[in-house]
Amino acid sequence: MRAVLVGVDFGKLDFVSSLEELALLSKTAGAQPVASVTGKRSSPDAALFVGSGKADEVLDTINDLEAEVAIFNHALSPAQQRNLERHLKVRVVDRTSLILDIFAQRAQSHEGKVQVELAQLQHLATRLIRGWTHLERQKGGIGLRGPGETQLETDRRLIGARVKALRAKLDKLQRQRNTQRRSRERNRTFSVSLVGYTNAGKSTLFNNMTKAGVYAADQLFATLDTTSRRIHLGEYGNVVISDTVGFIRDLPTQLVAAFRATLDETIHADLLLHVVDAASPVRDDQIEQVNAVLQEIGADHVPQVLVWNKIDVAGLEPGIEHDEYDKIRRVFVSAQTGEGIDLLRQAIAGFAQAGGASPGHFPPDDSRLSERSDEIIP
Ligand SMILES: Nc1nc2c(ncn2[C@@H]2O[C@H](COP(=O)(O)OP(=O)(O)OP(=O)(O)O)[C@@H](O)[C@H]2O)c(=O)[nH]1
Ligand SMILES: [Mg+2]
Repeated sequence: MRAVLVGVDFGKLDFVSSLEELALLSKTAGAQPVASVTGKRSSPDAALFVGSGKADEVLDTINDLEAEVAIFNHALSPAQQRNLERHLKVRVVDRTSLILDIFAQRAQSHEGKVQVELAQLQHLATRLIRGWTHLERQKGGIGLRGPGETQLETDRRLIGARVKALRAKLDKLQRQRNTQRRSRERNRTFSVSLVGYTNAGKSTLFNNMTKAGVYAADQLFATLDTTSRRIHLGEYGNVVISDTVGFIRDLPTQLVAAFRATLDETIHADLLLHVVDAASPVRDDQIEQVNAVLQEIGADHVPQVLVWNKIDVAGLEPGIEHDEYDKIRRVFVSAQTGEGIDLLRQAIAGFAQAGGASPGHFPPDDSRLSERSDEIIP
């Protein structure tokens, strides 16, 4: 599906990289970006988000290149989306819907699917009021009238009921997770969670350290589900390490809320390994974005080590950097070549020792954790 990308520069530093990211997101969702239209504004236009002149430019581009969809690099209000669809006569997708769409395509586990559906329905519910009839009417002409008020009310009621059912399902899954985690906490196994911007190399690092073989790829949001494994750190003993979904700037709030269960592993970890793509020109910006999401989910109090990954591309040497209090601040590694991983393992063991968790001796009743390090902990 040919897509025209639209981005408005509000004077933020990350404008260019965020637009490049939109192109990647669009491709990941299955669209083919054929052009981008950009403009500068101090604030969004209430009716069309972009000004009417810019909207005409978008329309011309769509017509010239025979595009079928316009993808906006922003969150649009329901009214703006409706007005834009009227004006442009194609489907208008905003950044939130785009990310939701990718998550919907990617979700593998039962829990992941439930979480994504919940987020999508909540997003849809705010948009239902307007009805979806304006496009059909333009295409179909006379006689194709939209659903009346009663139909809308039915739809809303159905969505409400489905949302309730999904929430109940998630609650149940979350309770199961809590039980598992509490049993782990009782055994005081030190737990480490990988966090970071999408595509930073979390899953590759996880695979390197666990030999687990989870899916890692040069894609945004390759991972949606949390996978935990036990690893053995020499003299210290065992710790549990978890790989999870990556973050992105302006992560839709509905998604963060819906993924709370998945992210619980992160919130309750003893140590966060914040994986950074050291070869990215916007790595500092990405670090900030990740910290913002960590704050939003309430994980900003968890001790954090920055893992500067991809040093093979960035041209850096493996190493450990300490702060003025001799605390480990950064570890430089390549998850791909394995350089620096031994230092990272040392760093984790050091934190675990200082954190006071007992080196995991797993009691026989902990059936989730097998003796083998490559066993999945659900
Ligand atoms: N050159 C190099 N490439 C790496 C390194 N670590 C990861 N990659 C590549 O970076 C891409 C993303 O890796 P992933 O491990 O899937 O990244 P992720 O952080 O899990 O990404 P999401 O799950 O999508 O959030 C893949 O193509 C990896 O091969 C590294 O140290 N060096
Ligand atoms: Mg991953």
